[in-house]
Amino acid sequence: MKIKDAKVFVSCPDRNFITLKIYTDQGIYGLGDATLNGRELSVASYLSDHVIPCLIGRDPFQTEDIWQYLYKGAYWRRGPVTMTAIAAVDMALWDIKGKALNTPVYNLLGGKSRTGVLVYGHANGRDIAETVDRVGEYMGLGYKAIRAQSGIPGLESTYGVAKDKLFYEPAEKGLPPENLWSTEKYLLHVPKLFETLRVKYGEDVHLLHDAHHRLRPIEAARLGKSLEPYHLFWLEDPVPAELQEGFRLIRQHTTTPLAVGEVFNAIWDANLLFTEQLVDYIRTTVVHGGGITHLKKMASMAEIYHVLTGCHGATDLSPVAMAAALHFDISINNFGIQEYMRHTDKTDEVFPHAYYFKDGMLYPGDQPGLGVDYDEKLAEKFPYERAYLPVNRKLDGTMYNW
Ligand code: CS2
Ligand code: MG
Repeated sequence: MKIKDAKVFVSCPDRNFITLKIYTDQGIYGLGDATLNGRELSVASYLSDHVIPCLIGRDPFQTEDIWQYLYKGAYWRRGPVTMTAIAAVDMALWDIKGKALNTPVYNLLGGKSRTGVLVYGHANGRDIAETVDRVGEYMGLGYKAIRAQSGIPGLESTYGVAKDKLFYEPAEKGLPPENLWSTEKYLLHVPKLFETLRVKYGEDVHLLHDAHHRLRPIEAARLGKSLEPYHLFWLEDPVPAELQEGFRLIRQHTTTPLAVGEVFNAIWDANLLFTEQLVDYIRTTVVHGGGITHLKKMASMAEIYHVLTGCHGATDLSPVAMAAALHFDISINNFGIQEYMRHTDKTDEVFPHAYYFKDGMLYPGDQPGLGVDYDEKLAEKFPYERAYLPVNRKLDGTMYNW
């Protein structure tokens, strides 16, 4: 079997997605997600202009060699654009391999290690009362794990508070919206949210929170400590993680479990976090972390240091990435949890898929390959519209982390 051609599709069924389709000379094709929220066209060009010409004629079964060729062969290594492009090729090749062998990809990754994949949903509200109600609604939908994010008194907007009940899409058309931020207001507010949630719903439901890179280590230590009575499943992205050593200070002060890595794209972004056991969950996922081939290596290293996976699963990762993540999740031993921000109906129509939600779990289905497709005709109705993630400034105007 040889790779005959490959094509990059850009569409916007309620949000922008970049989808790679690799065709073989035996009529089998594979799909890969190449979506990088706010920088989508960079990856589209990286694939079309630089990667695809090098794929033609290769054996699609050679997932390892093609990964190494695209990684080492670029000379300029790592980074979100490069690793998202490599990830899309890798996902598509695994999809082809599964289809050619007539088996779901999880069977090529060690088989099922569990019956289903525990997921967490996103409850959020403008204030504590609304967020508490939303958490109750998610429990009613069967979720066993729920992330809670609420508006902060005195701040116009903040991360994670959606305009819609079920869907959260942070990217906006036009130029980047500017948010304002106060760490002090945030640190005073969040413990009250989780105290209210525990009083209302008790200890049975897993509660998660995303600080979204907005604290310095000592502030994250303070927040982790103040949340200890509420037994969070995890506190996510407490600090920007370029400085892996920064987590040492947080670790010294709190037992609240820490999760990081949705913006990581290679194992070297986390090697110190693993070897010094500075985090409990690694969030890197297939589409930004070099695909299934590289993510399996990250998970294997994490396993040695008691670190579990908690893959990113926001709406700006397409159903192709979600499908690939579920085959990864259900097969590895050190699986922790999978984020599941539901896509809209329009997105799901463009990306018909076998995976399904039931009682707080996702199931990948047992179609050969990844079990997802792409409706090219329908996708054409939704042309790309440039959109940006917001930027964030402190109240005095200082540029900060969104
Ligand atoms: C968030 C994301 O899902 C999460 O944990 O951090 O919503 C993130 O903000 C978006 O994926 C960015 O595009
Ligand atoms: Mg996050």
